[in-house]
Amino acid sequence: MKNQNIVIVSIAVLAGMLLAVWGMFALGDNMPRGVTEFSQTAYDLHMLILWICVVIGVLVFGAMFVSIILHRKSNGVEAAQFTHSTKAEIAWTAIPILILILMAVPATRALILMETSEGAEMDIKITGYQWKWKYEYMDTGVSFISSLAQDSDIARQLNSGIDPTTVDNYLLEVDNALVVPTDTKIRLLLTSGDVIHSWWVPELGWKRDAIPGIVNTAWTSISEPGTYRGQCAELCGKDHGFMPVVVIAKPRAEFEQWLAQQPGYTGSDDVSALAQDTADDMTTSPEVALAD
Ligand SMILES: [Cu+2]
Repeated sequence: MKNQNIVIVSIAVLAGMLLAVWGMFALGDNMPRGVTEFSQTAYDLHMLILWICVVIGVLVFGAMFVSIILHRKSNGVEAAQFTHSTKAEIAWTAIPILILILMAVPATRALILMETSEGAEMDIKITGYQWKWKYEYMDTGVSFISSLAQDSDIARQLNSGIDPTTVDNYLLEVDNALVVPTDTKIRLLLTSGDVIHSWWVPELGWKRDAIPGIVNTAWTSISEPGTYRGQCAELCGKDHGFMPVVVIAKPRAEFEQWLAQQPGYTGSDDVSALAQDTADDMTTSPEVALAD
């Protein structure tokens, strides 16, 4: 009878845990794998930590429920009378420390990967404004403002009479998207012209604050051509919800063609020529980027 109880309780606990995890995935409530090396790293790290947590959860809650149900007083079980155990204290201190160290190794690796923007082939400066983004392709003369697309903007007005579900990419479309080349390491220099904003495209795997007076650095290298959407992720005023980010990644040749057609274009049409400028910029202080 006792063995049967243990089996029933264990199966019930395990089923509950699996149901919770399965439910989470079934709802699609997971982060995207994304389209960059870093987003893949972040996804793998997230899944690794999740499964470590699931195993710990199953063990801890399993032990707890088994103890509560099988060792209950009404079952005739006598409580143990000891009040101190050095062995147990060492174990419950050492094991979590080891687990934390194990988790810190891949997490630190991911952070270092995220921060290493050296070797970037081009620079794009991103400035947040209430409530739009400005993109500058450094050393090419190309820059433009990216604002909420008109159909979303009209539909969002109070009493517009337009059903937002009928608007394509409602609140996630802009007039001028940030166009970038694929398979190119791009350094993004983020700052703000007014309050703190945060530039976020989930498929790239990171978000970075755009802070007035400070230049934050991030980088990306997109492997798949496509359109990637995001939003401002820092509450920045009344229209915070209406300054989306749209990134269009094109093969390098197409990108170079697009760049050369932009108004104000002065630079070389060869992206690799920008690499040298970028390397030169590395020797100057970040404030230079803000000087203009
Ligand atoms: Cu904002």
